[in-house]
Order: sequence, then C-alpha cells, then structure tokens
Amino acid sequence: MNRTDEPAVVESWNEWDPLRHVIVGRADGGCIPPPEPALDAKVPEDSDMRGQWGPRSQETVDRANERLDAFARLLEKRGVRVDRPTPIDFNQPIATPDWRTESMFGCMPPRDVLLTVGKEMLEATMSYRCRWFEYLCYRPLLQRYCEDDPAMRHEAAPKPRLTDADYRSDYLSERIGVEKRLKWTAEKHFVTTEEEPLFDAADVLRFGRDLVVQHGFTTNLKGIDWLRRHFPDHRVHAVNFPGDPYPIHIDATFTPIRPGLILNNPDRRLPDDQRGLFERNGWEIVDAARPAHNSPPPLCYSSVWLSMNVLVLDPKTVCVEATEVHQMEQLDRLGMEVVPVDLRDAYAFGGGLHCATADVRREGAREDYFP
Ligand code: ABU
Repeated sequence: MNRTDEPAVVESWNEWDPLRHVIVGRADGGCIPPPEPALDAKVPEDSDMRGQWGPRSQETVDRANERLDAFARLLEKRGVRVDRPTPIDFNQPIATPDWRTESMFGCMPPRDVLLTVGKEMLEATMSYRCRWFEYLCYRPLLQRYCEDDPAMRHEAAPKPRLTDADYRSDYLSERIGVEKRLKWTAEKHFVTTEEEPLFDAADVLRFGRDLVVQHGFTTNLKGIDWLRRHFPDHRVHAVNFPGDPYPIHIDATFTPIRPGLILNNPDRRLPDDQRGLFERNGWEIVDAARPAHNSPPPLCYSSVWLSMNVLVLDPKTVCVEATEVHQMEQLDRLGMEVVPVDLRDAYAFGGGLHCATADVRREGAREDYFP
C-alpha cells in the first residue's frame, strides 16, 4: 500500500518508533568528486578512491538503483510510504564567491542532508563543498510536505562559506598514518576547524527530548552549539568516538535499536565519561557484531561498519543488509524480527540502510527517555 496521493504529515522524534513515511535516495548521476579538504581527510589512505574522480559508471548506477528501488518496494509492501528525491546534474562545476569545484556528489544518502525533529525538517549546513547544493534534490518534496501539512516547519541551517579556514591544513598531507589519525581524533583534533557552524544531519541521533551529536570530521562544536540554540526544547549531548580514525556520521558507530538498547561499534567505543546519561537511565550499550566483510565494496567512502547502519521499522523490527549475517544473528538474538535487504551494491553511493533513508513520519510523540 502506498498512499502518495494522501496529504503528507511530518513528525518523527526518534530512530525506532513505527516508520510510516520515509525518503529513499537515488543513485542517478552519482559522482566521485574531485579532491577537496574535508573529503580527502575522510578517504582512507589505502583506498582505491585516492586520485580518482568523475561520474560513476552507468553500470554501477543502474545496479545501485535496482537495489534502492527494491528497498523502496519492500518498505511500501510493509505499509511505509516512500518518496524519492529529484536528482540534478551532479557532473557540473559549482562555485560560490569563495571556491569552485568541478563536480557534485549525488542524492544518496538523504540522511546526511535532512534532519527530522518532530514537525521540523532541517537542511544541514553540510561540510563538503561538493555537497553544498545537495539540498536542491529534496526541495520538491519539502515544498510538498509544507503545502500538505500546515504545522510542518521547513528550516535550513546557515549555509557555511567553506573557505580554507574551515579545514586544518595538517590533514592535507598524503600520508598521515592511522596511528597519528587515532591520536588526533582522541585529542578531538579533527579536519574541520571552529571557523563557523558545520554539521551533517547524519551526525545526529534522535532520542525524543534528547539529541546525541557526534563531534568529528563533519560536525564541529559550533555546529553542535547551533543545534542547541535551534532546538531550545531539546537537550543536546556532544559525543565522540576516539577509536575512529575517520569520524564522519554517527550511524555506523552508535545505533539505537529500541528504548533501552544501543549497538556500539566495538572499535569505536563511547568513552566511559560519556556513558552516564545512558547508564543512569538503564540503557544497555552492546558491542555490535563484527562485519561480515573485510573491506568495503569498490569505490566506497564508508567503512565495513555499514554492517550496523540498520533501519529500524518499529521497536521489534529492523532492516539489515542481507550479507551481514553476524549483525542479523545478533539482532535476532536480541529479540528483533530481522528483515534482510540486499543493498551492498548501493554502498558506494553514500552508505547503508540508515544512510539511504530520511524519516518523514514515525508514529509516537516526544518522550523523555533520560528523565
Ligand atoms: N555514513 C556512515 C559512514 C561511517 C563509516 O564509514 O564508518
């Protein structure tokens, strides 16, 4: 059942209440963007992507779209309304008064761009130049939601200038080495400076009255402070994960499954001094199962930990990538109904099941899980 002709209602307060309406990304026209400071800092030093840029092959686009379309159909069969973004021509130069770059990225993954908090859908600042205009792909949907739902708020965070002052030059050398990267991330010496507020929406997890935000490469402290001022009725908690040499986006690191249960990447454990909020309120933080793969697919920015980038459909049901057998087994043992989804061929376009989606509506109200 797909109710695309019914007026949309925007409202979602957390990562697990029953999902009713979601955006699923598209791979059309996806590009590997040319070098730029923040993007280079994220590409692992031994990656097959180093030095490559340009449009992705049509064959990989088609295969990724087959997987994304099938995922959208699976969600629709389960009663979730699915909308899709409108791609623009990503293979063209873009510029502002401060910089120019030769191509954009794509409209996968929506989770990085759009943050839904209650009745609000907020466009993130973003932190890569190649993703500066990505919000345009979602504007037709957001305009429709605004027309349909008089209580919906469409907001956009201040567009950043993204001059060279936003990036630390010591991250620009070719070979830094994982050891030095880990030392830097433990010291919270990330590629982004505190020049201006920066955040990607995928660094934010929603827990009702509380927002948990990763401080790392794609979100800085000024970005977290901006979120705190923007959502005065929420408590905003900054977290960081020192075991991650390339810390972007929280959703392959810390994954809430249902009230009281979070999977944490065992290589990127939440430091003891940041666990109090969860422990005081009886939440269990469980080490996620190890990924089934030793390396990401070709030309993929993300790590093998997309294994834990799952989409929760309701507190008893979770979509997991179909080859991630260990993650499926673990979630089954934890009492969840596991729905396998074949999405690995879309990973290179920007991520896994959580990345590939953005909430429009989940049932349920804003609860206080950490009273
Ligand atoms: N967008 C999530 C990717 C995180 C990771 O590479 O582990």
